[in-house]
Amino acid sequence: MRVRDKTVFVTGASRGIGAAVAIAAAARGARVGVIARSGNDLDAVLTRLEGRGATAVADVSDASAVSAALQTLAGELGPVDVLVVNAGIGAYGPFADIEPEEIERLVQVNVLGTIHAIREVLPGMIARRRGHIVTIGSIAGRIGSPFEAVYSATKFAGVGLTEALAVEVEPYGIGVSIVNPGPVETNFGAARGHPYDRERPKPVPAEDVADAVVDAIEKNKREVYVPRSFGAAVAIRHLVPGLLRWGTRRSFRKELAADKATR
Ligand code: NJP
Repeated sequence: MRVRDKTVFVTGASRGIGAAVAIAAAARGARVGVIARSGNDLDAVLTRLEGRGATAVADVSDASAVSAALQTLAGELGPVDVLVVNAGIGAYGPFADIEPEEIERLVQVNVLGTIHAIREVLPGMIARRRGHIVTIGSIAGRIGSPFEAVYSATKFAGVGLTEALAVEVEPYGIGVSIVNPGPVETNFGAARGHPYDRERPKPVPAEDVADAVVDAIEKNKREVYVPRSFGAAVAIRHLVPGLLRWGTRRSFRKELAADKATR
């Protein structure tokens, strides 16, 4: 499905990857609806949508708020052709120290927020016999990421969700993609209270992820990694899991030692 002249709704589009996706889709001729909690930031993104956009404020963990926001956007721009479910939060630190409230918030935003948004748009897409859904996953949703265990779990959930859904909705002409980035130059690290501080892998610009999202929609790609080299690491995980565990232990040896020194 080409995005030109289509309606594309993006959650978590007040900044970062979501804003970049919205801007990229608008630049290719889409009408773009953007959702997030920060109305002022959404208004700033709206000015970059080539005059073909609309905003709606919602917390994606609130099913009725997401439903109302998606309906508002459909009222302004027309029925949704493409939903990009991007809103997400991280959490960094040893699993032994994470508080129940933070666990629940991660699941509410990353898992339930994704499911609520898709559930809201899917019946209409099925009735219209067209549509495309993209979720923004993570390499941490394919390879368990130490010190991000709960975040990883929420992103692994997205893999199962999209894998199952893709087969269910294909008969209705609906595509499903998951785009799995590695580190990206956004506020994600700051928002979780732990900026990305590893030398490798190097963060990529949010625009690279946005281009991958548009490409996944237009070429109906099931799963995409940004950068693509992460795909090879995932293949190793499945083919030689022991090697992957060894490599991950080695890569996190400083963090593992620092954690052990505190207990
Ligand atoms: O993060 P950030 P990214 N309800 O913090 C919104 C994944 N990812 O763009 O509500 C509604 O700059 C928030 O808006 P606001 C990651 O897991 C990233 O990097 O106004 N919206 C903002 O627009 C996530 O799924 C990296 O605060 C909510 C946006 O989400 C996606 O990429 C690596 C919300 C977050 O912008 C976008 O993250 C990776 C809520 N409850 C996967 N909570 C990376 N950056 O390194 C947040 O593998 N938002």
